[in-house]
Amino acid sequence: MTTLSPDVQSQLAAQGIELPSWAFGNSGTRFKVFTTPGTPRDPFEKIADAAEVNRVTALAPSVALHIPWDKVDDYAGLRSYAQDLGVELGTINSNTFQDDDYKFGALTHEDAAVRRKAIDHHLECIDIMDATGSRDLKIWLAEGSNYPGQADLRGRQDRLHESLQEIYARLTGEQRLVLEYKFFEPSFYHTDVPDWGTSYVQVSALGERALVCLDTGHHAPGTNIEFIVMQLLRLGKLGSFDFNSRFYADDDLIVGAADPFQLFRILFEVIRGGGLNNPDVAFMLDQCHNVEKKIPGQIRSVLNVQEMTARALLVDTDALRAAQIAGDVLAANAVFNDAFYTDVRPALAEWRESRGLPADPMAAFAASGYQEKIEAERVGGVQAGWGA
Ligand code: LRH
Ligand code: MN
Ligand code: MN
Repeated sequence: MTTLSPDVQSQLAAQGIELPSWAFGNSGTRFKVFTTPGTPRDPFEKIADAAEVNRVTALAPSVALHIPWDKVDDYAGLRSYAQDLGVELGTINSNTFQDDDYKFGALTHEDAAVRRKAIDHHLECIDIMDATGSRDLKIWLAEGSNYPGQADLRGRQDRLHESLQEIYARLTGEQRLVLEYKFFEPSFYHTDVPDWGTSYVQVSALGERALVCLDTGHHAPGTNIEFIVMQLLRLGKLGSFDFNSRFYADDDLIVGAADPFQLFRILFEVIRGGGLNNPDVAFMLDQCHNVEKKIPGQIRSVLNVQEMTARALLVDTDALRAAQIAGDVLAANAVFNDAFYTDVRPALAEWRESRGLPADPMAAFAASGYQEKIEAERVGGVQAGWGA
């Protein structure tokens, strides 16, 4: 059995992955949302479910909120509720994609009144951050156009800069702004923040506490995502990850499910660039569980990240460098792949047990009775969904 060195163990022990509150709500496609029994009815129940993931894995110490989906009257109360369950409230995600006023843009809109409304929403999100103790404001913008000629591409970049400047100016202390890019959807011709370069240009114009968020599902097929990870780390501008996996578009499937090798390659560059367990780089999931159970789906996800981190930590970097310097292409590739093909699951199970955690968190959750309990208890009321 592969053994995990004390150094690898301590790096794994320090790992924390933030869960998205919306992963616990019902979600689906534009064709159908399948509801599941036991789905949370409010933000408190989402946090209770997230805390279960952390309880069996010790890998998920915080939960991201999406506003207004997770709007409550008392954010300080939500924070202490989370803390009582052993988790913190994390990133606050703004939402300017479900309001009729934003049909033709929000922060980029031609109409100053619409921009004002969108900026005010972000200022409200920062008020919430003050109450929840959250560090990061994550902005993903659904803005763009469908037809050539529809929009003034240049003017929209200028307005985006002005709007972001006003939001950025409201941040205090350790608070940060992370700007997420996505190459298409819901717009199909142009998107105002389509790629890491645009996000980088916009955040660089704001200041040090503005960074890029990389969602692994937001690139054209075939994009070398680990190269982007390397470059952003090199520039000191990788603020956070939204992890998920995809076969076709922004599928939001379980991270590591579609392409474990890609996850391994990304984590290798994270480690190489000093991004692992670096507080400046937030690890988050951004996923939806359309057909599988949500809590086990999240447990599987954080375990996948842990497993690929362990494998990436096993790369013999001395041997790799020697082969690279010698120009030994196949030896370098073999060193890299040796780590990827190493089955670390038995070693991870043993290591978890040595820390008082379940060797098999999936089985431990299934045996806990929690799923049956919420299915029995959470009847009536409106189940939370992606967008509620
Ligand atoms: C956009 C996105 C963004 C949103 C989330 C629900 O596709 O990745 O992060 O906030 O989905
Ligand atoms: Mn995302
Ligand atoms: Mn997405």
